[in-house]
Amino acid sequence: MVNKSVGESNDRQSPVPIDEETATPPAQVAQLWLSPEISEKAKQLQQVLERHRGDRQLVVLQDFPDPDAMSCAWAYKLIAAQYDIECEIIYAGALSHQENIALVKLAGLPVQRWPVDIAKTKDLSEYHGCVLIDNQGTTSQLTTLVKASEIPIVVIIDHHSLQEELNAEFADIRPHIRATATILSQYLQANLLTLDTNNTDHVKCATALMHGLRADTAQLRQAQEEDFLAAAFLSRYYDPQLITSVLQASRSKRVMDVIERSLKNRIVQNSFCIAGVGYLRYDDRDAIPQAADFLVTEENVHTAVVYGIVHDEDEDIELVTGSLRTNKLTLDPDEFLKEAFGQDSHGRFFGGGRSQAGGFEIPMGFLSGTNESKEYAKMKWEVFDIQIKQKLLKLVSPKDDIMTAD
Ligand SMILES: [Mn+2]
Repeated sequence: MVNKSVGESNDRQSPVPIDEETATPPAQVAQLWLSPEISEKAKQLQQVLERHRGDRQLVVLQDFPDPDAMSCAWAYKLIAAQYDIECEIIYAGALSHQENIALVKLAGLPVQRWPVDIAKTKDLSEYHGCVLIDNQGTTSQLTTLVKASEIPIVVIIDHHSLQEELNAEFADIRPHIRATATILSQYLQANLLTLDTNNTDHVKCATALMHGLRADTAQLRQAQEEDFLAAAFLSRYYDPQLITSVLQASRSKRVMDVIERSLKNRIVQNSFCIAGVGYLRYDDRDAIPQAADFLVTEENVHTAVVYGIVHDEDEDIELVTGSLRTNKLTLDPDEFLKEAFGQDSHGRFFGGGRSQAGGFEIPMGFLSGTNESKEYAKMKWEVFDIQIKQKLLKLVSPKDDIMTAD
């Protein structure tokens, strides 16, 4: 046990300027606990990286990457760079949430968008290995391409429940951990990369990890011991000001308008709040989950579902997309959405989820695109609006049969 004096432990928070010469370097303030199993796991990863020295790797993220995924991919890239491994961090979908865009911009997070059409034109044989972080390949459209080009999966680091067995050279999948950022922070703590507060990349990456960890644990409310320990470790290197800037990223006017429409259009039935918001642009897609996040905060509401028609002007594609948020612990969003909307002719479900959140996408088929007149667009929206409400209300209040006037 290190016996610290009171003065010492207060040093870091003291408003009195610290004497540079005598100040204790942050990393030595106290040794944070790390289990032998985790140290062993870190050592294994080190050996794998050593074996792949000089390789080029693709780090594949889910289509709509979140802060947990992006920060962890960056930490991995920095660790791997010490072994002359060059990593490309890629995702196929879009960054839509203003906080995620702010994080990428402000921290200079090195992620690249590779839509499937573009990815198809790349020579993937240049890459020696694929790395999956915060996913197991099931949430990325790029997985099929990677598999087809026979790039071996070298590393998987994730906290979702185990999906199909992927035979990676190194796998660390721990579903009881609340954020992948906790796992990467443990690797950093095990010295896979020695963080240095004078290195801006290190500070920004630690900040991104802290943001990712907080985002995946509802601002630490759902964090458990290991997550808190990881946050304590990161607290020595991160930049609180940068996190504040990311969190203050303002919503665009269009996003505010969507939230306004969701408020106006909402109906509340048996503590379910349901709101259709009409048309919105592809870039504003994330306004839907944000509106759901907001509606679920209303008194006597435990679950909110918000949906709209997302319009991609370049491609002239339309898609019904929706989000569910719930505070009701006994409601399984995955089950609920699968039951409400069923599946398409190929057996693919229109929606699914994880704990407390879910989403759905319904292709509009023949009715998609080109709205000649306002009248027509309005009519089309009304049809989808009524259809979705019917399906949801059937589950919400099965006996009332409110909308089903058949
Ligand atoms: Mn995650």
